[in-house]
Amino acid sequence: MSKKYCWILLVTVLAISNSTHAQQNLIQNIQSRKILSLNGKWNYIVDPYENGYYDYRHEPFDQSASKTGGFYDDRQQKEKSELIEYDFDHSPTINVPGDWNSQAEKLEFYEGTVWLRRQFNASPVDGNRYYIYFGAANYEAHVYLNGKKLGVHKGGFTPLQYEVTGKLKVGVNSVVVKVDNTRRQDEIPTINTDWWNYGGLTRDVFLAELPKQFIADYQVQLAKGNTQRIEGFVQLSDSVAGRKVNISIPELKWNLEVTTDQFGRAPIGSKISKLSLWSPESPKLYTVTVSSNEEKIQDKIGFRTIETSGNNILLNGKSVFLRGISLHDENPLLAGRLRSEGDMRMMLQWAKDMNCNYVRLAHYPHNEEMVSLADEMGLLVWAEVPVYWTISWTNPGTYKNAEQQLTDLIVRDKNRASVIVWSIGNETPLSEPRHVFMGKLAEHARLLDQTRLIAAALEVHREGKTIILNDPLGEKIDLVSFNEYAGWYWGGTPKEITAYQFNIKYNKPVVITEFGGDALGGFHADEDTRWSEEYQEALYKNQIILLSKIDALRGMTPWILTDFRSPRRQHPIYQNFWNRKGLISETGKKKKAYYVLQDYYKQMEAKYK
Ligand code: GCB
Repeated sequence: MSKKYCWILLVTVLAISNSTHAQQNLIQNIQSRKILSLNGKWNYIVDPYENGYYDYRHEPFDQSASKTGGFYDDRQQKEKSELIEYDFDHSPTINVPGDWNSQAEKLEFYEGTVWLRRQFNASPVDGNRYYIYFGAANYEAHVYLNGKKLGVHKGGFTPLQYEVTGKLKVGVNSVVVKVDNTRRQDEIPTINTDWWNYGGLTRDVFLAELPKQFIADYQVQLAKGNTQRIEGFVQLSDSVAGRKVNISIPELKWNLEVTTDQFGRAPIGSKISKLSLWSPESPKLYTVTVSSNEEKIQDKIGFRTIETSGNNILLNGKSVFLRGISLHDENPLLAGRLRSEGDMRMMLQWAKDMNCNYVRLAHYPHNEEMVSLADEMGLLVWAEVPVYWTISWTNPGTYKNAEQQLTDLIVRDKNRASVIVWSIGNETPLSEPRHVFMGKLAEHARLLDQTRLIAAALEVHREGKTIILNDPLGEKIDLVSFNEYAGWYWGGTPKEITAYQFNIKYNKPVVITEFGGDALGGFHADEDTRWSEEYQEALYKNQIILLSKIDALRGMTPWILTDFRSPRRQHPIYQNFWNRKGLISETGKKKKAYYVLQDYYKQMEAKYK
């Protein structure tokens, strides 16, 4: 596809996705503007019958201007005879960011609607623009400011932002969010997953102040396979032609002036030399400034290339082995989603201590701060959308939702050097409708980003002692990645699995997305005893022998760094609602298998030096 055609198509795609979605495309690096944090204590009301949303005829209050009763009005009793059946001021509080399940015992298993309210003072300046931003709300969020609806957002792991220019009051404002984490068949993810369905406002919330015409988006990255050329664009908030925009890297005395076209967009394409390339061994980040007439913003950006060539993955032109581990966005030590930089650093440091150069942030977009930390700490990243297991493949709304979540992920993280793979899903069962759905997602990802690898965690099947990978989706993606549970779900005990062979249809780098087995930390027995650390240790040793039979093996992310909570895991002695496949236990103790992987990665590090 020619670059020009690609660009016109991209503008059209973004415009269409914009019009079908209540929020605009995400503003790039909005954190670096002037912001007022809305984190902290929010009052909340648990509303299983959605009493604050529907009247007694089950009609939404917010569909008719004459209806009162919606909790978003945040009313206080003024007359003593007045009937109001809710009261945020006297309702309990919850920490934001933070899921509700881990903050109130009675909400541990709760799935449904919770209303959250925060009051804040504002003094809006005429001529400036204001956006309210939520890092994530799981799953469906209806957002109101001072009783007026701003919009609805679906998807629990990507940011939401709404323009509130002209809607802010001088003085006290009230923001109310109805968050509903009910699982539904047609959503992304669907009804069935293997993780805790943490509801709530799980990431940062803030109000951002921007100039009238602001820098809406930018991409500053190396061109595919070229370590001496920067490509990308700067997009202004308005479609104005002829505006000058400057991009500079002061440390390199590199400076570029570009001009916007009729879409308010200025393409970037320029030679660069003397760059120290980003890599896990040397995660060099440069301060990059992007400035227009009205604004100057800064980002920290690393520069590297990533490609495949035959069976190899080339990072900055050199073959790499991805020494990885999978992770959930969950803190094993302190219930709930990762809430602070400290939590995130702890997880990534555990991976680094195991000699990892790579993490799989499964099975949904993790916090953007996590990705920035990976940039800083030198870990390559596989980023994923929650197209997980059995999605409603034929529902057009479901597809649109998946595509929007993928768009938001790519728009959000496209300047992060650590991210080398966009994953479009996990263990999706073969069928024609699924193939159409996943094929479209793969094409969409490639249209949005031609510089990274596109992948998915596929499934294998077996004939006798042969493990076969021939999923037709393999044609459309760059890596052969699959989950393979020999020694746990099939294939006998760990010592029996080395009898298997592989038959892989594609001549591409193989990066195993999952293998593993449960071990209860501290439970010791012989290596044939399920749930023991010795069983898991033997499984890792033999998996490494088995996988080493694949010539094209270029990496792996075993399942998983730490034990994590899951309602599907019910054994009363060994699980208690924990998936025990972690190499680190719920108390932070390393299990025996941790050291097996650590050792293997040390060898692979030496081999690929
Ligand atoms: C898988 C899934 C992962 C599960 C894991 C397991 O294949 O991708 O989400 O948690 O297996 O433990 O069964």
